[in-house]
Amino acid sequence: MAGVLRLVLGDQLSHNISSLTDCDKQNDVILIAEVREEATYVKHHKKKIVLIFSAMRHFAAELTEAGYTVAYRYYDDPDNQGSLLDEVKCALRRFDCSSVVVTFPGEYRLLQSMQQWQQVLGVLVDIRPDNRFISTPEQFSDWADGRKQWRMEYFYREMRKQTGLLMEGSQPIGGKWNFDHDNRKSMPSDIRPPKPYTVAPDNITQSVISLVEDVFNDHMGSARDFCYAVTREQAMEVAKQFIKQRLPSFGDYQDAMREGDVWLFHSHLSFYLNCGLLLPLEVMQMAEQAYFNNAAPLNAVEGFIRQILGWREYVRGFYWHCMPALKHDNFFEHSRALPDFYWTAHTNMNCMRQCIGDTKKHAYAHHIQRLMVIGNFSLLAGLDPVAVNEWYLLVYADAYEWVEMPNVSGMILFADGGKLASKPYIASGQYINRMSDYCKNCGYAVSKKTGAKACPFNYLYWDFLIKHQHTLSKNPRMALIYKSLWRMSEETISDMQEQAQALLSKLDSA
Ligand code: FAD
Ligand code: DLZ
Ligand code: SF4
Repeated sequence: MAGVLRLVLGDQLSHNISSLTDCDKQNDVILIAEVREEATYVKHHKKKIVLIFSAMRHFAAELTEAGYTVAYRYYDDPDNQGSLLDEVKCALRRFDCSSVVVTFPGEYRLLQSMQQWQQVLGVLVDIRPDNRFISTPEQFSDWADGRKQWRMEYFYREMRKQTGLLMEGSQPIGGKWNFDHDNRKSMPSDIRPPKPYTVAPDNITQSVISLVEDVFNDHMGSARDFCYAVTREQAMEVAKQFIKQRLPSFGDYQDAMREGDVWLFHSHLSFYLNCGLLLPLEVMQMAEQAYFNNAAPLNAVEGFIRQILGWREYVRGFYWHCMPALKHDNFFEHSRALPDFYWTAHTNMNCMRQCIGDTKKHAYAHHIQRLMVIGNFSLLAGLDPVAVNEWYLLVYADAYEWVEMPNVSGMILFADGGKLASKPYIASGQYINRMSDYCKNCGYAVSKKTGAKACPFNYLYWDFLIKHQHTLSKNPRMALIYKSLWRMSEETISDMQEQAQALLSKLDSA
């Protein structure tokens, strides 16, 4: 009997994924393929490619061990076809399969391509819902349609009710849905976060590292010091270590930044949640259990669960609801090219040097570094949303378009005109100084708005508000900021505008 060809993508490495649920060990073939098209449609960071290829190879070995027939295609196989479609075509012929089953992909471009496959291949192609998420794209669209504002907080409450996480009947545990008020402390210098979990590369990972250093040598970063988890078992160790060592302080120091420590009290689970080694529901249940066991306080546990049940689910729904228009959204009509220092980290702004440096080194930066430093600069400097999206998609090892684009076009760039965020996430250097120790080691003075030593975030911030006063001053959430702006002297305002213009012209001519 001709079996079914089951394609598993590099970010679908979950044993209970919908494409494998009814897999027949006798007749079906599971195809997992390293292909040029996926590895190079943007120049992914070397560590991201190592993570995905090594996790794919380990996952294939686990499936084989469990008795499945796996067709694994290595990047350097001489007859590697270079694209998922061509690999599927080849495998259908080779194994004489009668249909294809695949789980809904994480990117619009791939879905569009897959929707043509049935016609191109001449066999049934069953694209199944991704059962790893708590909500479906349709559910988000139903929720969003007819609402004037799509605030994450309200979607999150629906998700809490649906899952029963941190609920007492129909009410939130602790009497409140959100404990953010207790979070976001700056971090005292004597607090020492635990060391991150690391794994020494085994033979499989070592051979991927060599491949990546060889074939993708012009991609960002280095693969040589790769030490992330690449199996479900290892990823589960990362999760357990987080729950035990970091979760109790997660809420308190969620927004803190410290020079030389990118990991702090964050979970570092996005790498594994997004490629399927861990499931969102299981890690949220682990956190909830820590609260029930009095091992972590409610503000930390609720804060962590909100990131996954709220933000993660919300941005996925938002992505599918807003694509393909989201890709071209450009509310402020910004068009500036990325400065060179986005690639080199060579800049006198210490906050940008640290955050881009961390990104280059680890293919990771935590949320506030992505949002309030690099994202903040990207918006204040008027960078082109297409270029910024491409950068974020390639530099982070957890980046797939479904999660990257809403965060970039919606959260940091306000390119969607305010569908995701009620106001632009912008801030002057004062915020960065309050939440980090970066300003201490910076050549600029965070207290200064004008003059040679003035912090660029200060004058860019006020210049941005002046430039966009006609649209933004009408926003009630911006009223106080505009009040402070109009209290400044004309001289200060024009000096800041001049300095901003000089810096932006310098970026243009570099
Ligand atoms: P933690 O701080 O420990 O948070 C726990 C989990 O919550 C994360 O693992 C993640 O799954 C989820 N989460 C938290 N915030 C968000 C969010 N805003 N959107 C979706 N999930 C969230 N996250 C990605 O997974 N991939 C991306 O490509 C990505 N790009 C981003 C780009 C920008 C401009 C910004 C501002 C944020 C982006 N995020 C992205 C969200 C967030 O920064 C990362 O999820 C987080 O830094 C991952 O580190 P962590 O696992 O230690 O997170
Ligand atoms: C990110 C990535 C990379 C680098 N390489 C592959 C690959 O060779 N084969 C594969 O199946 N998937 C890869 N991926 C993940 C895909 O790009 C991902 O499935 C889509 O972007 C949809 O989220
Ligand atoms: Fe960044 Fe300004 Fe602080 Fe320097 S002074 S680290 S540029 S915020």
